[in-house]
Amino acid sequence: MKNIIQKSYDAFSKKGYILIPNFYNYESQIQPIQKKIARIINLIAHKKNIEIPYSKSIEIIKYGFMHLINLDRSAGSEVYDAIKQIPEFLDLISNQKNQKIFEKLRKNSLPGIADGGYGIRIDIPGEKKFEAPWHQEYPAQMRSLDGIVFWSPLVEIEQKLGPVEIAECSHNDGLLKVCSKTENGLKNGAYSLRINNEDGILGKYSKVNPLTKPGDLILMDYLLLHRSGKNYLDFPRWSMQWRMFNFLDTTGINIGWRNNYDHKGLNINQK
Ligand SMILES: O=C(O)CCC(=O)C(=O)O
Ligand SMILES: [Fe+2]
Repeated sequence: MKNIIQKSYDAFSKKGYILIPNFYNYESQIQPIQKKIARIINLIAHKKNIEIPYSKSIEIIKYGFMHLINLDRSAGSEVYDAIKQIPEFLDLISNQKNQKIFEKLRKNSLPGIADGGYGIRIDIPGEKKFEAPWHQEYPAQMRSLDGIVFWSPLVEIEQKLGPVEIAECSHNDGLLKVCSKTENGLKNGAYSLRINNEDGILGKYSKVNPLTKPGDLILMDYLLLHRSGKNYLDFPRWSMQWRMFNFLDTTGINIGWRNNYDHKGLNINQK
């Protein structure tokens, strides 16, 4: 019988993603991040003379945050920028387990963490501006063609909260051509990249949207097509993501493991 690691490797190679339940310890690795986020929400609310009528961290994250942004939307952006600097979040990203799983899925690799390629999404119900359309990660993040997205929720992601949508096996098509569409200036940066012949390509694959809870981890191949789910509930869809790449990948070596946003002139359609 195959062991779990071999099964994960096979599933990841075939489908382009895997979900690992309870990869992180909720009490020691996830809850400390939730608690710090709640403290930062309170700090920003206090600065704005807004009182958050909740006391538990999870309530502050879910409903206190909504209360805050309903009174002052700019406070939400301040929270977003601040929380990616929480040491417990950076600790999670740098955890040895991440490197080990990368090395298991990408044999003979030398993993790196994409600088600036990490953050905590706060998908607010009804807001479309930061929704990611169907995309492969490489043109958005670069560093190396051989990379993996790490995606882990901070709240339970039920169907109506909009689990990340995945086109199973789509990584097998290789790197797809993209163009930049600004859609009346609504979307910019990586959010404006659209796959050429998106409908035709997506029609070939079945879609899945895995349900997850805090502590779970979804890993996605850099060439897998995926997009944001839609949040139909009354609190934000909180989720963490970061990217790891392979220093040994030839494409990465050729581009100096850079990305096209910080280093203009790199061609996102070129390997
Ligand atoms: O969960 C989402 O909204 C999209 C996430 C995504 O595209 C990513 O983590 O690379
Ligand atoms: Fe992505």
